[in-house]
Amino acid sequence: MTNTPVPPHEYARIQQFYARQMQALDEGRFEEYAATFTEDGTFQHTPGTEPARTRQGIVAELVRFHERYRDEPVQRRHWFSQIVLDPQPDGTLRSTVYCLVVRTRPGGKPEPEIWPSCVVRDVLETSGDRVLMRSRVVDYDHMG
Ligand code: SDN
Repeated sequence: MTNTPVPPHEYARIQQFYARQMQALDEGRFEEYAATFTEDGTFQHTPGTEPARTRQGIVAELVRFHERYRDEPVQRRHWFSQIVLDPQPDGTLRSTVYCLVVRTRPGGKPEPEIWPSCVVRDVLETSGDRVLMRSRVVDYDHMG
């Protein structure tokens, strides 16, 4: 495990990046979510599935994925915590994040369901003014 510290302002920048990114996902703004990836970025949201590739492919996959909930809408809130950032020799940041997916059915019971519990593994490219995701792999705790 590397212990190279990330400066506080850089850590805060990543926190803000994640907040905007995941609010876009949770509000169904899939193009905005996909725009947080590099043009050739990859995204695997469920273990064992084929990763989506490119921003266009990520949007298509999210549209496809959410189609199944068209008749029984579910409001998801992806709660990130325990963000660990490890700078890599090639200048990218390896980011390991806990995620709980909180699900509420609009008009349904007030208490949400909380599943899956995930570990999110990202590779981030940072430049002077932008943060972009080169890749994201989401692992679910219950799938071992
Ligand atoms: O983008 C993510 C996701 C995500 O997109 C997920 C999706 O469905 C679409 C970042 C970090 C974590 C996740 C987790 C999930 C969970 C997955 C299963 C579901 O929500 O039904």
